[in-house]
Amino acid sequence: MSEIIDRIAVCLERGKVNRDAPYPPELRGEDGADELTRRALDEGISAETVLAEGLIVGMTRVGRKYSDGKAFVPDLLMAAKAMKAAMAHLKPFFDSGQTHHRGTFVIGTVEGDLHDIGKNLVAMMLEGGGYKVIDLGVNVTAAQFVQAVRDNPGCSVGLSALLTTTMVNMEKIIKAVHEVSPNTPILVGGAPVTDDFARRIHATAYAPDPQGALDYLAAAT
Ligand code: B1M
Repeated sequence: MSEIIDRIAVCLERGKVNRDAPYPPELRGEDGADELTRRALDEGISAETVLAEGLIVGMTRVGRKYSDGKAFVPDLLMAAKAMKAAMAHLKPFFDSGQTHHRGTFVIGTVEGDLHDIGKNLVAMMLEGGGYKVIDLGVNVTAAQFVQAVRDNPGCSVGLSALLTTTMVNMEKIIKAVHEVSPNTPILVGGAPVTDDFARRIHATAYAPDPQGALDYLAAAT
C-alpha cells in the first residue's frame, strides 16, 4: 500500500497530473495522480488514507518549498491540477459521508476586489489539506460572508485582498461575521496585508501564503 501512496504524494509534489501529462519531464510516460488514485481506491485503500497520506503529504511538501522560495506559483498550480484530478475520484466518498473532512473553510476575495489567483491557491491548498472549501468567489460582501457562516456552523473564514483600497473592507467583514458568530476564526491574507494590519482589524490570524493558512488551520481546528 505505501508504495502507491508514496507515488501519489510525489505526483502532487511534482505536479504530475496523469499519464499523458508531459510535465515534469522526468515522470513522462508514468502514471500520474489521476491513475494512481483510481488504482489505490480499486485496491481497497480508503479515500481517507489516499487523502491524508498521499495528497496532503505531497501538497504540504510543495507548499513548504513555496514558502521557502524553492518552488513557485506554476509549481503550486500544477500541484493543484494534480489534486483536482485525484479529488474527482475521492469526491463520491466525501459526498456519501463515508469520509470526514477536517473542517469547513469559507473563503472569498473581499468586496471591491476582483483578484482571485492567490485566493484560489489558498482554496486549493486547503482542499488538498482535507478541508471542505466553500469558495464565495470575488467581490464578496460582508452580508455574503455572514450568510455563509450561518449556513456552515463551525466553519472558519478566509479573506483575501490584493488592493490597498479593498483591504480596508476586511475590517467591516470581520465585524459583521463576529457580530453573529464571535468565535469564528477569521484568517486574512493577500499581498498588501500584514500581520500588524491583521491585528489592528481584529482578524484571528494572518497567513502570508497558502501553506501558512493550512498550518494555522491545522493548529487551530
Ligand atoms: Co491588479 N493590481 N489590478 N489585476 N494585479 C495588482 C495587485 C497591483 C499590485 C499591480 C501594480 O500596480 N503594481 C495593483 C495594486 C496596487 C495597490 O493596491 N497598492 C493592482 C491594481 C491597481 C489593479 C487595478 C486597480 C488596475 C486598474 O484597473 N487600474 C484593477 C483592480 C480590479 C479590482 O480588483 N477591482 C486590477 C486588475 C487586475 C486584473 C483583473 C487585470 C488581474 C487579476 C486577475 C485575477 O486575479 N483573476 C490583475 C493582476 C493579475 C495583478 C498582479 C499583476 C498579480 C496579482 C497576482 O495574481 N499575484 C498584481 C501585481 C503583482 O503582484 N505583480 C496586481 C499572484 C498571486 C499568487 O499572489 O494574490 O498575492 P497573491 O496571493 C499570494 C499571497 O498574497 C497569499 O497567497 C498567495 C500565494 O502566495 N494570499 C493569501 C492571498 N490571499 C490569501 C488569503 C489567505 C492567506 C494567504 O488567507 C485567507
